[in-house]
Amino acid sequence: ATANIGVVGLAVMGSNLARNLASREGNTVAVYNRTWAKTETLITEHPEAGFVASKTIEEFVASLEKPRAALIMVQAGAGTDAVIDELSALFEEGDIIIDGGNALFTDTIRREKAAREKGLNFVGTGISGGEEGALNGPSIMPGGSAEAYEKLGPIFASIAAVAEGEPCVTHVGTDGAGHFVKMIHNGIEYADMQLIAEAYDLIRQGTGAAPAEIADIFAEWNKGELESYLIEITAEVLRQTDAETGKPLVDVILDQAGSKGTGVWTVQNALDLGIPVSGIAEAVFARALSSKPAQRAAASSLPGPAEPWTVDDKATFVEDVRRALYASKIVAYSQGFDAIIAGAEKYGWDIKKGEIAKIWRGGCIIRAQFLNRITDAYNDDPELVALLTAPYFRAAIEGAQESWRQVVAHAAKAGIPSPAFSSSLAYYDGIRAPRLPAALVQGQRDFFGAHTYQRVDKEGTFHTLWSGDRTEIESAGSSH
Ligand code: NBP
Repeated sequence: ATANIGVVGLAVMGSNLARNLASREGNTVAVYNRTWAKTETLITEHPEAGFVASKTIEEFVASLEKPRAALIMVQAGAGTDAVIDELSALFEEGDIIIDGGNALFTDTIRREKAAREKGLNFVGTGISGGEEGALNGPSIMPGGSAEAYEKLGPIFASIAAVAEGEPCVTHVGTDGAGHFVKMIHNGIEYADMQLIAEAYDLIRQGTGAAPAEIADIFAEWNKGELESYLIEITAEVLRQTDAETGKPLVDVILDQAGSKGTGVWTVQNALDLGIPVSGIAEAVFARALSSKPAQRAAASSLPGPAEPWTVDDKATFVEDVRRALYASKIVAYSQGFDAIIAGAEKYGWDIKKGEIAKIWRGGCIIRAQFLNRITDAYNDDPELVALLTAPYFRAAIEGAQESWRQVVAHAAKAGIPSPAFSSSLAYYDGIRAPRLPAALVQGQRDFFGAHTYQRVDKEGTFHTLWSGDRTEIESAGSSH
């Protein structure tokens, strides 16, 4: 046995993580892939890494020092289960199986339990940053036991991205906590991308600016409070010219956005948890809407607004859009953290919200300066009930809300779809409203289903005899 860590699955993510691990002082990395060709390519192209390569899983396991630690980077789902089964049959008590794929956190909870019953450690970990992050430093979100993290923490820290001198890794919580937080990260990423796309669309349609000019606007925004990887790459994409046609690349890319499922998982789980992640949900639905060519073609002749829309003061409008983007982004993150709080409560995880914001500052897709403000907010008040009520965010929204309203109103009048902007504003107005029409909904529910209601002026549960004399009775399900 010669390797202190192994990697199973040498596609894009696995091979880059293996190279990242091998480049760190003190690591010897064992590698294995179901199909030998991938292993052969990796060791041939990267002799400097000093990989210990195996053709069989048995050889691979034998090449690992005890307690063994193997990082699985294969296709999530059945592939992961197959590799876990193979490793579990050969691993011994105290060995650690790490799943760095995009597993659904409930699968991770199940796998951790099964491994624990066999005396093995199972660490499901979120890894964000794509190919580049895997090679040069991802954001790492490990779950699993505290004991396993003792061994893995230093290894993870050595390969993670570094933000303001700190490695982007923290022990998120037990069993599926890491994959849960990675799922929410991806959900927030969906919302962030959709908001940026809506900002681009509004500016383009509102001012007639060309993509390259809008690239300059985004590059400028990237110097301020919106500074983030996604704003930065948006400028790059908008500046790109298609070599074949000479047109802006964004104009020749088919406007149907796909998704790999983690955004959908975020929304599905938020629905189960009863948490309104409307910004994320609208982003997922916007991609779904875009990918319905038959329906879009059929609907394309439906009428839009009668009056053409023009923006009088372009500079003011662009600044309004910037503020609307920032306010909507605060809502999306606030909702994402609400889901983390609810998930932690339901699954029994002790998740430090401020630490999560910290490890997202580097390596991952949503890395942004703004995350420091989230860490500050949770450090100042760990029990903060809603992120958007923290003093910094409250002030930011206060400064942005008039612009936000203008932009959403403009978009509605002009017939420009801005589902994430407008749903974020609706969420903001809903959550801050002293009184909601939910009272009427309760009345309706009581009318057709005798679902009962509570009153603002006294304790108890009540029902109106709608099909009788319409007097109110105190319900048997009374809370007295
Ligand atoms: P893929 O998700 O494309 O998976 C390909 C790998 O899975 C190959 O090594 C393949 O082996 C192996 N594999 C499969 Br498929 N079925 C297997 C089985 N039954 N037994 C053993 N191995 C099996 O690779 P990837 O894009 O590198 O992603 C790896 C993981 O990382 C995924 O869970 C992904 O969701 C996650 N992730 C990806 C990114 C990203 O940006 N791509 C970012 C973060 C996380 P073979 O060579 O023999 O076919």
